[in-house]
Amino acid sequence: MSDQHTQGVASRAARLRKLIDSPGLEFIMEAHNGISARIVEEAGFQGIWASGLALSAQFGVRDNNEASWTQIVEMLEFMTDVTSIPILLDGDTGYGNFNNMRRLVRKLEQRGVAGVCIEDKIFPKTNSFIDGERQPLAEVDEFCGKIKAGKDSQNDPDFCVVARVEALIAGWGLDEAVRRAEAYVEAGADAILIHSKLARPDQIIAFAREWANRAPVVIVPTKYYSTPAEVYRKAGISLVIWANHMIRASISAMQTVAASIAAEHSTINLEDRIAPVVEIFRLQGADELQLAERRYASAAGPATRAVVLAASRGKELAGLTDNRPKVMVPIGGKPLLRRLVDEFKKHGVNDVTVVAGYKSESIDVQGVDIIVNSDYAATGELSSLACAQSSFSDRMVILYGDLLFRGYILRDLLDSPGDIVVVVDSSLATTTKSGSPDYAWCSRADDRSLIDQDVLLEHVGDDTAVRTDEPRGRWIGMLKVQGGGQARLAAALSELRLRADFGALGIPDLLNHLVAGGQPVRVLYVNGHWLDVNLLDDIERAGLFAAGSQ
Ligand code: SPV
Ligand code: MG
Repeated sequence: MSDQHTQGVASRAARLRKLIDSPGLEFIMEAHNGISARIVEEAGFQGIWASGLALSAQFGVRDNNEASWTQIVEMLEFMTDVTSIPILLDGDTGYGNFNNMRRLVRKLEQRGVAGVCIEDKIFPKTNSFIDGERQPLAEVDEFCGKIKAGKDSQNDPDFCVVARVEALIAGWGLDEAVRRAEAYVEAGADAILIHSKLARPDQIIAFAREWANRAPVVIVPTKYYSTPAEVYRKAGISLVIWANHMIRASISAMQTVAASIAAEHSTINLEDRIAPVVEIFRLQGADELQLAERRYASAAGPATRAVVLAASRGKELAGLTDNRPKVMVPIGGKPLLRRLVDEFKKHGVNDVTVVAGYKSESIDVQGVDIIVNSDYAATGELSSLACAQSSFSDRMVILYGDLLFRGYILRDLLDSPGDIVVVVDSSLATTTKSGSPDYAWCSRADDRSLIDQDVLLEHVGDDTAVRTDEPRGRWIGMLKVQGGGQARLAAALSELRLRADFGALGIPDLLNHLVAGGQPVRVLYVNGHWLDVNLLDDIERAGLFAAGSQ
């Protein structure tokens, strides 16, 4: 995103100035690279604090000017490129004397940075929370010269120079802090950042009272975090900086994940709790590149469509489905169908067709196409599937709307080879699933030591009379069709339509018809990690399952 003055949009510097000058209390959040900056903007913040501590930490070095100022400016360019909100750089001491400050301001403006905060310490500085008593302060005159040099170098009149007073950090009193703030504003500073390392806000409140808003006051409540924001509002503070919370959040998350994977030699219990790869793509703006590719390069492959069979009421769920179909029953506060759609989106399946029936009007999930099987009461799954035939695509996943599953099952299905692939749970013996089981007889049992198993479906259904041998697992209610599979599926549907009992047929009948006609139907084995919602008892189980999959 560029920082040009586009019609009606104020420059970033003007927006930072407005945040600082506005009479209300405003908040900005730390970011330390492109992706964290983007996340901060998405969260709704109106500005970013490019923290020296966080920037140095993400490089893995100390907050002692070990990273060079050009390395900082380079990172800022990544941050401005992917955001549109103003960035205030924590410019430490200005990385040198007045001359370094002049060059810094020019470079920051060139990169779309809205302002810089400099502190009255000596280069190279030390973080304010380390050994504060030994932190020498700059001479007031020298620091004022630096402020003047910065202000005289800016091209955009809105570019902000915030002067940070470290007197309280260095063990000086309120009088010294006010004396310095006064001089810095006189030299041209647009605001004063008053810093304190106490666990209570007493110092900054005393400063604000004494200061009486001679210029806007900015604070960093890292140490006195338990103070309610109302206290700052009452004290007349202009801007609060949450100075390090993105880097701290990422450190905790990375430590947990690294320790877990190191211990378990598997990611299976983590996958659904960490951002999926598609979320990275989204934050990187991969969609835009795909659009551009369509415009400028050769066309991309076919998109995957999901067809969700969701016509039934689920009358075993009693009162829960008086006014809505089973797919709209909330599980852990979110309707089943919403959960499904979210899972699809995570895996890049953005086209979703829902075949509704019972109380179809109550389906209010965004981002899906709804097709109604108006004869849902008298017909079965195959009739519902036939209703969606006009939306069939070259690559599609067909599934029951009452399914909950770990994300990797869908991912593995999408990645699996074969024109028609069904997901079969081989953990038959331990299954506690309700409803009538769709047992699966397959060419080979699940060999869990193999990743790519070449297994074909032989029969599916609950009719153990047809096959007297032990089934190899249970079809979970999900299949994928791609390549030539779509034409075979459509042909099988047309053939079955001729049968008088078509209205009573289910998806297993379709699969058995395909197998009988010689169509290879591949099996993707899984081992648990899914459930379907049929009975009231399932709701609680599903809630726990969903919570574990967050
Ligand atoms: C920073 O975020 O780098 C700051 C604030 O300067 S503090 O770490 O509190 O000094
Ligand atoms: Mg800093």
